[in-house]
Amino acid sequence: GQDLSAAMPFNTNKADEYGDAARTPEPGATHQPSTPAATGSTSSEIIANDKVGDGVPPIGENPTVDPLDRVRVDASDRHLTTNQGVPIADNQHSLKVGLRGPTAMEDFILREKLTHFDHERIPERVVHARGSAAHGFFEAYEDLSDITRAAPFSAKGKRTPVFVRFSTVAGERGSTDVARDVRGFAVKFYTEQGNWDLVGNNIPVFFIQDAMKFPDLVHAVKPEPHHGMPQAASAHDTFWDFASLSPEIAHMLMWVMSDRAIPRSYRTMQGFGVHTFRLLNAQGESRFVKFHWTPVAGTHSLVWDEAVKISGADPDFHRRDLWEAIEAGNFPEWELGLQVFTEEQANAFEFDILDATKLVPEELVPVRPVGRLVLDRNPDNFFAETEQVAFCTAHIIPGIDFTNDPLLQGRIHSYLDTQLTRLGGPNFHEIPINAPIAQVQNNQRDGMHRQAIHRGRVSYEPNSLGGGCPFQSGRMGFTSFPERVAEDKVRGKPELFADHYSQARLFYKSQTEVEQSHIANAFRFELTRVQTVAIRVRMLALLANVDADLAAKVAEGLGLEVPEPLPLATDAPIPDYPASPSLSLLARPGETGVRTRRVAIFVAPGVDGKQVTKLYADLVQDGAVPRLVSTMLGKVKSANGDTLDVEVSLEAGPSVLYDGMIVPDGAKAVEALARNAHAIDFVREQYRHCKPILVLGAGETLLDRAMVPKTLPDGSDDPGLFIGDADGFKQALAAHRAFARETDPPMV
Ligand code: HDD
Repeated sequence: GQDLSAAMPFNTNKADEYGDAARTPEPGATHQPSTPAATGSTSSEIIANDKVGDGVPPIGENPTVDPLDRVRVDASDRHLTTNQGVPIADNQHSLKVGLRGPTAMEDFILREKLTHFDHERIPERVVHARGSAAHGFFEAYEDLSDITRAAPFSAKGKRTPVFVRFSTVAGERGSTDVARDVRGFAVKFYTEQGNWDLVGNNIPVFFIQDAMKFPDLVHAVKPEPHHGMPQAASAHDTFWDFASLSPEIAHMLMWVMSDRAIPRSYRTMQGFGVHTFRLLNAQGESRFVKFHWTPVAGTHSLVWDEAVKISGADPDFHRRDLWEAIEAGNFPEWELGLQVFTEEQANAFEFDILDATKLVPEELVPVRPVGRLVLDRNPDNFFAETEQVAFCTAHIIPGIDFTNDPLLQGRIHSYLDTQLTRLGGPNFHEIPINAPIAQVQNNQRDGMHRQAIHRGRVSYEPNSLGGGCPFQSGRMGFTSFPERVAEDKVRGKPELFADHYSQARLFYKSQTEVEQSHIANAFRFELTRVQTVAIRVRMLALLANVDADLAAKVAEGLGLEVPEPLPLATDAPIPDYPASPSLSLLARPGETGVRTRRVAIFVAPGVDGKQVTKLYADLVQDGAVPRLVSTMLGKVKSANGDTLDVEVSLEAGPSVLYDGMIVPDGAKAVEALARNAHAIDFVREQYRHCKPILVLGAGETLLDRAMVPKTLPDGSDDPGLFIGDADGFKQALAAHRAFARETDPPMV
């Protein structure tokens, strides 16, 4: 009969609902029902929190933290309990009839534990299943109320809390981060006018023009249905079969076969809203808009051979990178840019702005920077936040509106619909990560897992019993742009949609030579994996319409001739765009220097310890992430007698996980390293992947042992190889890669 009640803490998270009395109850006190006075809240929606509900969150404050606080659970200093709050005496043994006897049916503790476990998985997203997310804020550079009344843009310096999820498209939840694929870039703005989701990708165009084709596209790219292969890869027959029969895919293929589809980091990729949207100001005037996210760290990608190997070395490569950058205080940042244009301008374009396979060249409509996005907090719980977050293109707010893009129109349906299966019913908006900070009041009721406890007898409108509440906002509320439409009801598409190649060509010719060769190699790889020759041939016929050189290069790689080009779908003249240099990845080197770049410093007994310590400190000073790498973990005695702690073994941290390497001086150390094939492979892969290499003193011999050439084939200096020049190395590290070294096939 020990009385545990004095030692049992009340659930601190209940304070918001039951008042402070629940947090520190008087001895013997019972819970008081919530009153507006006790909680300071008049909300009927318990997820919403009117401390932050109305008005502008103060600069520097993240109001999503408060509502989430209500549901945060921290078990430190707490007893273990059942889900009913009953203290558990023994969590190791089930209740048995005799120590060797059967388990008793009445063991409710065992049964609750197993039952909950049996049901803890939910369906993964039908696409974009694999992803990672973070909290942060959007900060407006200026007041944009002349063009939109959307809340995030209403004042200079205004901050709106956001939750951002990045993802791959095709792979399942547990698949590799570094597959060749589009990346999702989904931003949920928690504004005081409700949630706005900008559900974009890292590529500004899409595979198809009409939502009608989306299930076919996804079925084609996902693992083939009979044997469930391949995972997280487009390099298989069904995808290329579909692609080769869908010429509208041509432009998107150029992007997906480019290095954009293997980003170095989520922090180094652009994001795009893809569709044309509308901005509406308080006067109801409409302008068209395209949304662009540009990473402050620049656009950087992996190389294919590296991406393949990272999939083995660290399939969580992007997830880890995002997490670690935020934990280290290197908050990832993007600038939001808008391309704003009028209906008259749009009518004069050579493409249709409702066609999601077309972009608006920046030369035609410049990108206007309007704010920045900063990710500064990792989620507390992957499932509760990253997995349960529900993005939806239908989540827009006053000041923003859709266009008639037929892909977007279908998306407006699909995202809400899919959550019903994935999150188990119509109340997913009450899951804390999805709940708006704006208060929710309406007459929708009940459904599975309802959280809100609606008061009163009224759940209909119009009503007099509830004083007419909640009431409509009229012009203050969301209003759609009154676009005039007087047309026949038809299935079909506009003529301009049938030009499939001009922008594919624009993209290809805007790439640097290195990027063009990567595109050709990617096609070669993917089509080599395709088993059906007719599909390879059909793809070459499609590429022949994009660029003759590209088609010829890919054909050569496949041992085929370039066939007759596919017939065009339109007789109309095809626009010939001037090259758009901003479409090259190399156009945005970024402003972060060497910050967050990972550098391996090779150590072994006899290494020049003083040099190592200085290099290490210098790199840390510049925000880079150096690691002492050796054959094994443990202590290494340096030449001057100091000991160094090895941080990573060569086996656990292969070359592909580093952006650059240093081999310090110390003849004995270099000798020891040269006898280890992991070390030799490391140098060769750093070289092959065009990464900067610095060798000091005796360190140079490791290059010889690895048979790495010290100059380019034409005898000129290798821009990524430094013998004794630490400053040069740092500059090359900031520039990311020395592509001048690259050959196809690789020499090293
Ligand atoms: Fe989609 C998820 C982006 C076309 C149907 N999509 C999803 C996500 C992103 C995108 C980033 C993951 C959101 C998250 O992190 O939870 N999707 C796009 C873009 C598209 C696009 C940029 C073209 C411009 N999508 C598209 C079409 C349809 C869908 C045409 C259907 C008609 N997308 C879905 C979906 C998903 C989804 C099935 C799966 C999980 C989810 O919605 O929440 O509804």
